[in-house]
Amino acid sequence: MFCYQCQEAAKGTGCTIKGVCGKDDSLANLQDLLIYTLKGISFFSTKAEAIGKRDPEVDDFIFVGLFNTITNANFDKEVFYNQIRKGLELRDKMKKVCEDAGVKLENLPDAATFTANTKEEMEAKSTAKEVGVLATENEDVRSLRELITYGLKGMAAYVEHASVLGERKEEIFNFMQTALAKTLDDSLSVEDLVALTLETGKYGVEGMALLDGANTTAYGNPEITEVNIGVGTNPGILISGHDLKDLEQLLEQTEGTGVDVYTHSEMLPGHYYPAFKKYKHFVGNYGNAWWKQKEEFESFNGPVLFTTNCIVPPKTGAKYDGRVFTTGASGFPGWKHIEADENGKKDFSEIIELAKKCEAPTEIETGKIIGGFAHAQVFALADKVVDAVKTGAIKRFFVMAGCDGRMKSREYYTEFAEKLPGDTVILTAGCAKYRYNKLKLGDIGGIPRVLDAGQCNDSYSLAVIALKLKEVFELNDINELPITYNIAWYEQKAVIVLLALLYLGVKDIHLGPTLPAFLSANVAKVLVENFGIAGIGEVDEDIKLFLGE
Ligand code: SF4
Ligand code: SF3
Repeated sequence: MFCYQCQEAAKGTGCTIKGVCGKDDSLANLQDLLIYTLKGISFFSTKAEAIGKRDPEVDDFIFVGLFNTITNANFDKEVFYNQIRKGLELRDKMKKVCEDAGVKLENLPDAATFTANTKEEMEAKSTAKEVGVLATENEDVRSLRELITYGLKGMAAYVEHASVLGERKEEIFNFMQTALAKTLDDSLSVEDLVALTLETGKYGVEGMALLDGANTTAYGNPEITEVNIGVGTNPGILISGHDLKDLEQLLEQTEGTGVDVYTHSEMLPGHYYPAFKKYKHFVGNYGNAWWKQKEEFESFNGPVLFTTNCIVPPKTGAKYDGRVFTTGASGFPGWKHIEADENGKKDFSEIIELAKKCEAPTEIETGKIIGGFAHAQVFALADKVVDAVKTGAIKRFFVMAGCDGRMKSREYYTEFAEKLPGDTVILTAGCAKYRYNKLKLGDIGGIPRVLDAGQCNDSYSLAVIALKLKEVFELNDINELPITYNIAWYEQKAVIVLLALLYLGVKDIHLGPTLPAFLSANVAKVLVENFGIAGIGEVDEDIKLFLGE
């Protein structure tokens, strides 16, 4: 195996024996083979699309397959055998569509022609040199191909969530397939791939806008909300991940059963949506970011439902092991996976019945956290915010969106938030917020100093807010605003958020706690020279630098 797609890549260069995330060698290789298969499908589907013969089945298969391979989403090898098998059938179907239409097919790459019918053949092929990341020998081309592929994985997650809510956009699907096919094309230069990287950011913005529209149309605009972090006396179900449709179905099905619902990690922003406020048994948020799940699932005492990443493989004998369920793109061997029926309905009755037999959660903290500052809510407060900037009550905003993770070096973000002067405001989204959302940072004239827009995809809201401020202050360039971007990344959704910000013209983004292992020296140089991308340093010096002192 060779994997360097996330921030925790071993030694900051790549996992080669076993993933720090818990993914083993053969699972990593199968995930690579699935991506390779998706590229093969895209080779034909883009040609079919060019002659007006697109197939929505391909769109779904591509975004689900990409999503399956995101860090910490799916550890179940059976899922990958099945996906590869189905993918090869779909690839050959698309090939036939092209042949029947008389499309000239020449110079077929191996991804478009290989066969693997049995699990053994898939495993053998998955270790072949041409399949994995290292198949591309030129380090810069490899770096850009992977940067694009990881951006597509993040984009795939967002369009999948939008799609379950009935919002789809063919242009985005076409781009995803075109970009995948281009990663097979040896005739593209480094310059071409840099352009394709920026185009990925463009479609990242579209994907996030699509999901924003889907979520807010279905559930209303997030609004200021105090979320309870204590517990009640009923047994509960803990729901994690990003899929709001799953949350909706779980709330509907648990109503009146005597079982409460709590959010974990990235599902916290579910509380901000008006549509879910009517559920009295939607009690609060339990715990912190994904990487604390081993302790928190134990003390929660009830069943857990994963709707997406981030899963941490449990220790052998973990008490909660028998009460975790997965759905959607997530999966783990031995944990029951709940599928949707043809109408998208999911039956959570088994989880509810199990919850009834469990004890209520053990309280690990009490109090409230505040959030719900997505674009509509911030616009509603715009006068107040603009006044505070004009009077100097707010000197600077810090966008600290992104992910959380295990590394000790992430304590930087807590310290950074604590040490920021009282006339600054943090704009956040994603699970990065757990590093500082329980600190008592106060408010500025009633505006909380940490404004949480929501999930990582709601970073879109932060961009919309920045563009609005640019308009209000009549500036020519988004970079003239008093906003500093100090972003924490972990997995590939943060990659698409970063590419989206670059596409929107945001400069001087600081990225930490470490720069991606998949950036070659030359690609990093392009990002530094053209976009001012930088890492992080020591808290005190960084704050001085950002405040221009
Ligand atoms: Fe390593 Fe991250 Fe890849 Fe897991 S996803 S194998 S931790 S680089
Ligand atoms: Fe978090 Fe996994 Fe990235 Fe959605 S849940 S931000 S890490």
